[in-house]
Amino acid sequence: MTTTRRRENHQDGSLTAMKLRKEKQSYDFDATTEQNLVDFFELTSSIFFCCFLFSGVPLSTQWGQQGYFYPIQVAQFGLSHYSKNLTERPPRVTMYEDVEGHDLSSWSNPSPNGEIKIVTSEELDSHVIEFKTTGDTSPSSSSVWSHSLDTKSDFVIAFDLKLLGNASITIVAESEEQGRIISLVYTTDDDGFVIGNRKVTYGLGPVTQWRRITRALQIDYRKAMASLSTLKYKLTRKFILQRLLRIELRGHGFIDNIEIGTSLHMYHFYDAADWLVHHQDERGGWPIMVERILDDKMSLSPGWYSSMAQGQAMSVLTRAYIKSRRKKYIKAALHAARLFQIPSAQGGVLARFMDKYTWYEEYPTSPGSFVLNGFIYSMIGLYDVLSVADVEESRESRRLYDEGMVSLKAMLLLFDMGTGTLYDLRHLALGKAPNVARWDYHATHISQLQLLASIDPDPIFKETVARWIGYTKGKRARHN
Ligand SMILES: [Ca+2]
Repeated sequence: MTTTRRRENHQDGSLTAMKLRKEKQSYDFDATTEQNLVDFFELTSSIFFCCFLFSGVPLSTQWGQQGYFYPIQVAQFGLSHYSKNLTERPPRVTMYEDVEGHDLSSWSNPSPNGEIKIVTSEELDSHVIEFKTTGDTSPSSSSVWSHSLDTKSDFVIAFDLKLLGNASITIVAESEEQGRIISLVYTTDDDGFVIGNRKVTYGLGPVTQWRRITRALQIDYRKAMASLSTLKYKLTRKFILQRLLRIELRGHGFIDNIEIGTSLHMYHFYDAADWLVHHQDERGGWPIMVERILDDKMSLSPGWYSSMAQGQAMSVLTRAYIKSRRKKYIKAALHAARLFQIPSAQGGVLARFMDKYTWYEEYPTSPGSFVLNGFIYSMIGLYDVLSVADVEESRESRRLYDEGMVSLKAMLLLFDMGTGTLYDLRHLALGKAPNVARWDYHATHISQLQLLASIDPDPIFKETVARWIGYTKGKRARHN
């Protein structure tokens, strides 16, 4: 990633390096035991610019005014929640309704014409609520089934939902500004949101099949309010929900397993994994639909693939497979490796350095740009797949990984400047000054090498990382 980061949340590179030194992180990298990459992704994911959560995954606006889904961001969103689930205290989760007690007395409707009953869903293999109201589905309609929530500390809600025709789910809450009552309304409209008088309406897209909906309510509220308001308004308001009051159901549909927690990271994680499964194309890739210009002579038209997106998606999908044992995830992860065999000029991500060394391009430009951090992310994705998938099925991933390792060991020191590191090798093709890595990228290089050192015994990783950490403390390579 180059220029994209400039508009993102800037990390202080030296702080990151300090964090690395202080914690002396050790990366016991073993995809099958899952305790890996944790701090690693904690560290890297925070540099991603998080926007709105519509389809359960973040929508990006960093390279274009209209939002779009950027696969690297979706994958990092998933990995970040996966890491948090491993590192944070287990969330406190309260089940508000699963109807297994066969009691609907906590639900009320002031209008006499609504219906609510318990039915069996074969698909969920569970008892679920079927609800029906008579009025319209706007949050002002008094024909509504409601259930008290009453929590002041937990603001992530999840439920299983299936809707027939128009319907809406509303969370009524108190905001911090003088106890104002606001409504967060989730409807069957297309993805997007509308802000009205004390209410925010989010479109969930179609919910005609059972879907697990997970919403971080504080984020939904804050992002919507912040996007609407003027800067001055934003600075003077905090936009914090203080208390949840109730959930309201309107229209006709089914609901089950209404849970509220401090955090529900694994649900967010599966949102990302499922997004990746559903949006993978026939080439096994997640095309990026915005133009990228690295240089006058190096640009990519919309529809390009990135080895980093492929690799990080593979890391998400292998973890989803380990956790769920669902074949669709590992199938998608294996399929994702296919683009690594296709040269950049033919729409893949494969480049060759000096006609000799295989390289998987974060930006598959012609001529090649050879971005180091993107290449290592793609190697980690391959490593995850070959650690988890069946030996026979992952034979190609193994070959790609082995070839990539030969390149990495041969080329790693090309990025070493004696005082810091290079971000890429574009200068060789362009005949320009080298593209020096900012300190936050240098810190990323360091954490990536630490990870590699834990999975490959070659001393080049251990020795290089020690030197590169030295650069962050002002050490320099010896000069003559
Ligand atoms: Ca149930």
